[in-house]
Amino acid sequence: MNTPNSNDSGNLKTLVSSVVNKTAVFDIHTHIYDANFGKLLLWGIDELLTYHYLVAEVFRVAPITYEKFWTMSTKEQADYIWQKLFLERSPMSEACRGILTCIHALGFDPAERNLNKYRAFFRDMKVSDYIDLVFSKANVSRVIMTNDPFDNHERSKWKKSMKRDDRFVAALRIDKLLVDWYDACGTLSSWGYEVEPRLGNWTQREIRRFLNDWAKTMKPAYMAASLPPTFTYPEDSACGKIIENCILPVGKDLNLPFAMMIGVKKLVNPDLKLAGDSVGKADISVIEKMCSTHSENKFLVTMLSRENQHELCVTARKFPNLMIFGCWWFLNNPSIIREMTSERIELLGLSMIPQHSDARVLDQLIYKWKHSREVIAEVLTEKYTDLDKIGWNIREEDIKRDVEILFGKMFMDFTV
Ligand code: FIX
Ligand code: ZN
Repeated sequence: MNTPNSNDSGNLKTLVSSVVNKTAVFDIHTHIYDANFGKLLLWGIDELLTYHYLVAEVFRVAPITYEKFWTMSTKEQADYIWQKLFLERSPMSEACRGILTCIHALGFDPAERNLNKYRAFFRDMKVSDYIDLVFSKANVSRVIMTNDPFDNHERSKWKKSMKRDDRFVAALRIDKLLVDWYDACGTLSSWGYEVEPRLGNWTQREIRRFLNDWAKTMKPAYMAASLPPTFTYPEDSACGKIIENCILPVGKDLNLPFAMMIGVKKLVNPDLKLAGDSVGKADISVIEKMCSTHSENKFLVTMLSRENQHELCVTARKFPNLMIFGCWWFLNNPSIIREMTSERIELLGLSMIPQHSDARVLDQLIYKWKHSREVIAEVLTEKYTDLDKIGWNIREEDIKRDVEILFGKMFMDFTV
């Protein structure tokens, strides 16, 4: 039994890093898909370079019009981004650094700075082989997808009895119902659900039938929606009624958590397309009210504003049916991951889910988890050192058990 101690902090740091790196993670929120979903799964260097995080960054330094950029092919956009953000200036941002981490992890030499050489690696790669390679490099055991029944291409895939890859777990994503009910109403009606815009009792019943139908099809880990900073609850609106009378009753019946991702200001700059969303501070009382009035429902919550993080931790202390997760999007940067992970451990111990990748491109699992593991290991080392100093002799099996909790067991125990 390896029992490091704080006198030998180097030993403890090395041991914690080793355990964190060797513990496979269950990534509970991504936008990647198993190979059976075809073109929905993005992968390879050109998709990495045209990730919307980098699109936002290239427009800050490049004299190109939105119109010209959007008429380019993915390869042309990737070339342009590589030139502007990597060759004409050091790739310091987290999104740029991430690509170099992927290139390095895949065995290329970043110092060559040769994009076409990296491209050659992908030319003959089979997607199924690449999924195995990336999951291995990233040490990811399973991921949860983002599955939208209102996406025509995705829905067609679910309607076929396709073979599934059990490393890819479904999540039933229902933003459309909540933020665009009138359009969703027409679509549901065209699928044979007897719904009307005014959301009477029969319509609410039919929406519950829709949710049950897709829960049966997808076998999701949770139902999820991204919500604006202005989101309120309870509310006499289509969104408020659908949450209260459809999502939460179905969630309770099926023991399906409702995952709320709160704080996105959609398309503050529409010319940036996916890169055009921004952030706003939300009202934490929404979470308090929902968790207290629906104590038999389970809620997974992540919030986008840094200013919401401390109060979200405190709220999680009040409600055992609330599980907070991830350093989402504009928070997924080392300086903020460190701050959030520290305050979460200080307020919640290990009863939280420290990170998800939000990967949109398969390869991103490599960098998003490498970068996050580095910070999580640093924070854990600090906390173990604090315990060790007061005589709580930290053992290697303690560290292994704790990291397994953070990297998947907490989620599994919460959702079981
Ligand atoms: O709503 C979401 O799932 C967000 O994560 C995405 O819309 C966002 O574009 C993203 O990928 C952030 O990392
Ligand atoms: Zn996401």
